[in-house]
Amino acid sequence: CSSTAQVWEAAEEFIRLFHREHAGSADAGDPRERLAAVRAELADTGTYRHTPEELEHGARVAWRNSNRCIGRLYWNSLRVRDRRELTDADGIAEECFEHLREATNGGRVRPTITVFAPDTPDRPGPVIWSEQLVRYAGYGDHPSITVGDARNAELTSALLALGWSRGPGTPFDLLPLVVQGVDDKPRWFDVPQDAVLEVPIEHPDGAAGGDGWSDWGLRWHAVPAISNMCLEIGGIHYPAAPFNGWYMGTEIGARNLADTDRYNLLPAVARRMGLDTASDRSLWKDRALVELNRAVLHSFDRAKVTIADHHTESRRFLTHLEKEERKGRDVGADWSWIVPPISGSATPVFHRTYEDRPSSTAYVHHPGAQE
Ligand code: HEM
Ligand code: NRG
Repeated sequence: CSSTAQVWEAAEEFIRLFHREHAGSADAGDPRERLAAVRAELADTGTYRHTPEELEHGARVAWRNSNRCIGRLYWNSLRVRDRRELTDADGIAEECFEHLREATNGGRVRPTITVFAPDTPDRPGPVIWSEQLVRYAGYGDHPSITVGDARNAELTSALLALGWSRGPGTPFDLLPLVVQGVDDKPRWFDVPQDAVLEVPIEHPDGAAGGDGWSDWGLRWHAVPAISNMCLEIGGIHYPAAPFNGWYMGTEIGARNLADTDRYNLLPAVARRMGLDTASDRSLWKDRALVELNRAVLHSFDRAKVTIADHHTESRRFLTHLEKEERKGRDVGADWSWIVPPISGSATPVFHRTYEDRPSSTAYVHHPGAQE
């Protein structure tokens, strides 16, 4: 909870930025009038309401300020769905599913955010407990014996405790979405099949066993939509504000399917490739990683679903840095998140340093949430 003085400080900074960046447009000019109105509303109610234009720009600037994100070149074209009137779990779940449909767009993924009701001085806003709108179940507590995605084992247990009667038990069972509306307990909602596009993962030349892995049943969802971060704009907190862009292949091929505490597929890939897994020096893990990542990119391309490779996205990020510099804006970044998890030194983002500076308009993790 922030005091009115803290909200005012952040509000003033944001309103000035909004007016500076919209100078010359019909939306904004001299900020004095708007600042006086915000000040009065704050004194009166302890909070203030963003105009639709402020909300749109704030959500975009928060993306621009995301130090961990390599995908920021297109920050100014984020689609913003203003659903601030919604506080109840049913309405929010319904709009999350519509978000998925619009963002998926038949495979031509569109960066999109849906903003639900903010926190107010009288009550916290709604919260989405699911880390992303689309998650696969993880049955079992220990990564090595879990069926599915061990990252979601806790969410899966919570859902079972809420009365969800588990999925069919495949490694890729879709989990319901968990939403807690204002003045309500958490509730779960099955994600409609038509809202989720999934891509079967196959290898382009069957390097691993000649079968292209199609018998394996690997898949991943098309759209990464983070739903458990709080959007903070000018001192106002929007705890439920799911957003998405498109995937970078390494997120799936080098982490989700490969990490030992996720799907842990490198040993199985290496066996299919006939590699010597007894010795680290055969570089079997490295070779398996490359083929898994080729398979991910190939499969998304074949399914005509937007995906970036890490070389292209790294170059775009450097273009972003140049563009922002020309505008006179400093870009913060966190090297350890920006550099891709494979072939880091073969990408240009590796060969420089960044400043990891905080911003007051940003996406932030809820206290206690998984990072
Ligand atoms: C993190 C890529 C769009 C906000 C990341 C990461 C990647 C990435 C690779 C690191 C993820 C990880 O290691 O787990 C992209 C690409 C996009 C995109 C390719 C395509 C357009 C967006 C959008 C937003 C956003 C639209 C917000 C409006 C963030 C944030 C993080 C992040 C807040 C840090 C997440 C955390 O702390 O867990 N992005 N991103 N990104 N991105 Fe983006
Ligand atoms: N690594 C996570 C997703 C994190 C955000 N990545 C994006 N965001 N591409 C995963 O699901 O693999 N985005 O908004 O596009």
